[in-house]
Amino acid sequence: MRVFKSLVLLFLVPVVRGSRVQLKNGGYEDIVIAINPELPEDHNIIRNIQDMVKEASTYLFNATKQRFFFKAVKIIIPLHWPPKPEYLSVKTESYDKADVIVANPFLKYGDDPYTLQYGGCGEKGRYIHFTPNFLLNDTLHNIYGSRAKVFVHEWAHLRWGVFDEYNYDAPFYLSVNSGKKTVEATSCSTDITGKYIVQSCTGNSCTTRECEYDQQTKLYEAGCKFVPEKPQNVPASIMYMQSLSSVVEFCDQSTHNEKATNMQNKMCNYKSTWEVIMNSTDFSNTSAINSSSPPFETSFSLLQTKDRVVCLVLDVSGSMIVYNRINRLYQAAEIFLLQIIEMDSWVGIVTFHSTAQITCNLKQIVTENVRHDLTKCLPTSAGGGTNICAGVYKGFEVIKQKYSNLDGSEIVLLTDGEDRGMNICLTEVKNSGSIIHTIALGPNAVRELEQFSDMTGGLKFYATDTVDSNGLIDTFSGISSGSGNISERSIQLESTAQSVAVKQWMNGTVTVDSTVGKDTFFVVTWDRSTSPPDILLRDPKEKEYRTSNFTVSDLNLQTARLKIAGTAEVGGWLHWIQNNHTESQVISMIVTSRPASLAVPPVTVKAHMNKDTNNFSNPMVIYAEVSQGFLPVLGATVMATVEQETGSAVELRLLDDGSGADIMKNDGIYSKYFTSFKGNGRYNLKVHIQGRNQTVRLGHRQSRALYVPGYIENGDIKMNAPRPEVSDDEIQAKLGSFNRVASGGSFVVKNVPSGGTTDVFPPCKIVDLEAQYEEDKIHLSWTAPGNDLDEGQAERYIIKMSESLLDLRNTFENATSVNTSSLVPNPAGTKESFQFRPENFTIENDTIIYFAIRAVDNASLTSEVSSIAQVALFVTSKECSPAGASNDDAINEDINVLTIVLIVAGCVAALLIAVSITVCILHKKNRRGFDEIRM
Ligand SMILES: [Ca+2]
Ligand SMILES: [Ca+2]
Repeated sequence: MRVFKSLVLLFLVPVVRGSRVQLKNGGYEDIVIAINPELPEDHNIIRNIQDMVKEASTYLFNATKQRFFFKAVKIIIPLHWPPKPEYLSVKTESYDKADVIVANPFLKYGDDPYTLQYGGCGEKGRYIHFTPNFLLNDTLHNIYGSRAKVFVHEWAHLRWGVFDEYNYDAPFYLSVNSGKKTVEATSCSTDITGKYIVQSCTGNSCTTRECEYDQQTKLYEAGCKFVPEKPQNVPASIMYMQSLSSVVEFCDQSTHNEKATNMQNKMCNYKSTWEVIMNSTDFSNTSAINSSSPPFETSFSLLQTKDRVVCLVLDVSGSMIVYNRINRLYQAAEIFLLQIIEMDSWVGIVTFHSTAQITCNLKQIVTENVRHDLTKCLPTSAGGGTNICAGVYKGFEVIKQKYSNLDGSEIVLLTDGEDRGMNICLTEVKNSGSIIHTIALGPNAVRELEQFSDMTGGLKFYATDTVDSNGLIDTFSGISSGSGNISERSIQLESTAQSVAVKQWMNGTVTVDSTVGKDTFFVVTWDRSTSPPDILLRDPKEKEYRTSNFTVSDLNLQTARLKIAGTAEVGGWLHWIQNNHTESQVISMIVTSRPASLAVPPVTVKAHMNKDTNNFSNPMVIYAEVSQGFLPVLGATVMATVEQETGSAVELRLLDDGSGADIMKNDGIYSKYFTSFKGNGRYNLKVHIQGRNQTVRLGHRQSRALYVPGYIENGDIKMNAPRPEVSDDEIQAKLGSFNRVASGGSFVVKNVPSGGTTDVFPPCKIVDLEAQYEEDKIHLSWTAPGNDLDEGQAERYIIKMSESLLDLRNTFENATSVNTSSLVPNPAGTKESFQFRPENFTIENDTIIYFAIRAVDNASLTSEVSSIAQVALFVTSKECSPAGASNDDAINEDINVLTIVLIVAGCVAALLIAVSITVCILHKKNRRGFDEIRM
């Protein structure tokens, strides 16, 4: 049980990815709202952001019972907007780390505000996305309500990890109240009044009518919408319909609707949003404020982005000679300078051992020649001690040659060594205004190095000395600009390495897709011979490139580089590389490119762990976010490699199937638990993504603010324009095959017992249990968990049923058991199905039976109670007329107490819908009233 508890706790630990928001005395400070660099100057955007947040502060304060408000916000202004005296310079803030972004939607997909959220219940989201139109167009008030209310709705997703209480995919559900069945809108609370309306439009003329029941699903017909009365007295809930003016609260324990088929219930164990908020560390770290309004009005600072300024601060101490580190550093930094860093950036280079030296003053990259000049400043020899602070100070000095302060600048700090003196510059680094990205190389890099990144919002990387993992190269490739200016960004298509025996070949194919192709480089590295291996590269039009077409620089004899002129051909590029050296050596192939056009956003990948530091025996989660613009890319094959300090690596396939660690199916977030902790120390993450033409497509974002279909006012139905939808065909045509590689940075693991571990991981919670009724049996289906979360194979299942959803959640053990002796778990990820006839179960009236499942592994560790599935069972009524019912509806002799009869004709046939099923049910003991139904 301890493990179970620690799992629960894990989900409440905030995951800070980039966000630097602070909470002091109930006031949120350092909230960053960034305007996308593509947007033209428009001061109404800034003004409306300010109005929105100020108003939202009061709304938040009241909704949280005088506890939280928005105290201080920073707004990031794009570089190209004309400067103004009131604009300050960004410091460590950036577009990529912003809490809220303002950016155009991709494919004019609409203005639904949403929060990118893919952690569990109570975990922080990544960012809120508002479109400029949402911020500028006041007519959208009719659809979403005031912007302030929408902001609070999204803030609750982002900050407290609560979920939506509506569900576009399951807008209705069956309920039984006092023995009578009803159809309810998926909502919270259930007290909001309105009508069920279906709208049909021909051209510009639309008509409305009340919805009819669908005789098959027993719910409302397709296209039916719940349209609320505009005047309401109901105060909840913000996570359902924030647009109603009466709605000023979150649903709490007393108003929560645990039966609604929504994400809040599924993810948060049928608890109300307010209960989840009360469980947050924000809540426990604050107390209610004795005031009727927020104690401070929100303050704003306007920060403008500036040109990218980067100083490489590179360790050349004596230990850099071992494992060929100094040469590998050259290879990796050369790729950074020639292929990764964006045009117009400023770059300087510093090396350090016991003292530090400037090897290149700041140069602006305005031509390819500047890039080559910079590579001449890279170190090629090493010796002496390690003084990290000396290196950092010298880096600051280089930046100050051009700028009066360090605000918004970046240092890329690489070291492989111990340095006891690191503490002396910690405070200075923290207050510098510079972002420090750290690269730890090899097993002895100083343990405190990552503090620099943590304090300044920099990236953290770790590379082992295992050459065939390409670690150092991937690290440098991961340091692209955080400005949000995607059109200049370098994108890594391939990074692979292997040990190749004498005269043997390394072969492969890299797909160049239509979203990239500018500045495409093919780089081959090797680690032993002084001359290149034999290279043959063939483009999709069969044009061939050979070793002689590649450039081998005089300085670095173990890298051959080919830049494709113009835009690289779209399609598969085949390569064959032969090791012509006298002994085996590691050969690698790295391919980078940039977006082909400003008009089409490239497919991009972001990979990361759910946290940076982990205490055993908490599990971790690996995420890869694959998207084009803001739309998720579905159907890709995503492989993650996690490498430990010893160089041993684990490869895992991440899935977007809505099971295990993956909370949502088809949202372009591919997830997997990671539990293979082989020791303490640093680990690094890298992902390989492959999309095949036939399978990949784009999808939609979740966690949006509800688009209200319309309102009823004084009996009049006033519908809003239908919500814009992009057809699948329209978005499908944009994607072909593609390859991507991304580094997911590094993380640190602690408290792994030495000498191996016993089993501490139970199977993961099953979150996709579904129930159906077919051929007088209950059919359950779900995705198999594993022995350790979503890995391996569980030993058995426990399935329970109850007429009370909350009893099943709260006292699973006491609920009626389903005999599962014949049920043997399959390996994790397999779709399981199980059928049975419910026995020993008495039903007096119309009712709904709920089901839940737990899995047990071979160490008797038990998963949490699953999400709960339901089957609606109805006593035959007038509506379910027996006329024409067949005599052949034979009952099975096994059934003792309960008999389920499927009335076939002239009656409502039992059919499944997404979450529930209706059957006509007859209780044997009470047969008299149902004599006409022949058993
Ligand atoms: Ca997913
Ligand atoms: Ca286990």
